[in-house]
Amino acid sequence: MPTALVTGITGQDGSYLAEFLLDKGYRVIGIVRRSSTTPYERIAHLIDRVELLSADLLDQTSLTDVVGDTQPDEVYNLAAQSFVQTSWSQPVLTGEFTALGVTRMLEAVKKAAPKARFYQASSSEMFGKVVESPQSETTPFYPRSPYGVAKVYGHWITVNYRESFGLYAVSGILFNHESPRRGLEFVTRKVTDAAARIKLGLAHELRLGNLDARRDWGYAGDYVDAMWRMLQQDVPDDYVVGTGKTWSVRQLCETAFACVGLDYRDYVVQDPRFFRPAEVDLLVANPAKAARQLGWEPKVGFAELIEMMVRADMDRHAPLGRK
Ligand code: NDP
Ligand code: GDR
Repeated sequence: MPTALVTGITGQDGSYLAEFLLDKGYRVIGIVRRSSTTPYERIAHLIDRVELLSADLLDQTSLTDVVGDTQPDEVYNLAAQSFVQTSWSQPVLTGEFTALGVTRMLEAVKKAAPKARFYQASSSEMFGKVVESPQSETTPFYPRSPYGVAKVYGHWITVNYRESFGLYAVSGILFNHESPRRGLEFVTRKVTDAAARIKLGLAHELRLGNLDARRDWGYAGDYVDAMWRMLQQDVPDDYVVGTGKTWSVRQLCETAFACVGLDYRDYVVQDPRFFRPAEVDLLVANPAKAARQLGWEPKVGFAELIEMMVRADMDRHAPLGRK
């Protein structure tokens, strides 16, 4: 039975990846950071099937000990401060978690389990103010937020440890991926949750920032499969993962509100609080290499994804809403 070690197991991707690996027969070990509460909401249904160990991306000793003690075959580094907006108000913390945290994980692997295969959760935010469209593995980076800058560091330190020390280390450059388990502050979930609450009479408006930003949105359940495939190749390499299609925040609103029979224009209000100091206007992936070499392609399309999220939010809020 192969062993996988997952940082960020309590996050959106960690929960889907844990399910995916358990289904494949892996022993799954998750790293969790110490907290005064234990709200493992996304993995509550898996809690008897995964092992959770305490460590923190800020603490080298804890990481090296967990890697040494568990001797994983595969390490998935998903933990990060992952919200772009927060990276402007907490830029140093974002750098510590999202940039230097990667070096700490790589050091832990190099010292304690150098044969382990390492996956780094890189991001389309590295392309930022895009210099070409669609974006592929060869597109130059131009990050537009402290988060994006930190992810560029994480990407290159992963490449560097592969080239310097011969680690099997890969960087997956994933475009936005969503699900009913997406954090409520990210725009897709903010919109689907609001559409459900408005429909049920629990809210009357939705305040958003830039409605013209465009993203390549896919389904998180599909994307964890791509992560795993990257670690099964003979030669470690980096891959772009996305759908190749792009949608505006406005189209997202239209689609989500239509799912509950409403017109978003009656409820959405633009609010300067949600505009960003520097915006990423357009992202769209060229996932040809992942299709060719990994045999990966997305299964869930945009409309199906948004409907899945709206339905889940309707079910969650229904007990509190008007009959
Ligand atoms: P989430 O924000 O849902 O999850 C982040 C995870 O990181 C949580 O489990 C969190 O733990 C953990 N974490 C944060 N800080 C630390 C720390 N100091 N020590 C240990 N654990 C920590 O993110 P996603 O699941 O959406 O994303 C997973 C990864 O993929 C992230 O690195 C993200 O930047 C990257 N990414 C995501 C994309 C997306 O569209 N979702 C696209 C491209 C990249 P806790 O529960 O304690 O907060
Ligand atoms: P992003 O996701 O920044 O792409 O990062 P997010 O959903 O936060 O924003 C997407 C776009 O929507 C615009 N927007 C708003 N965004 C939020 N959150 N709230 C609003 O009210 C709002 N109004 C408009 C934003 O300006 C932006 O253009 C996500 C994260 O998961 C990262 O960790 C990951 O690396 C990238 O996706 C790929």
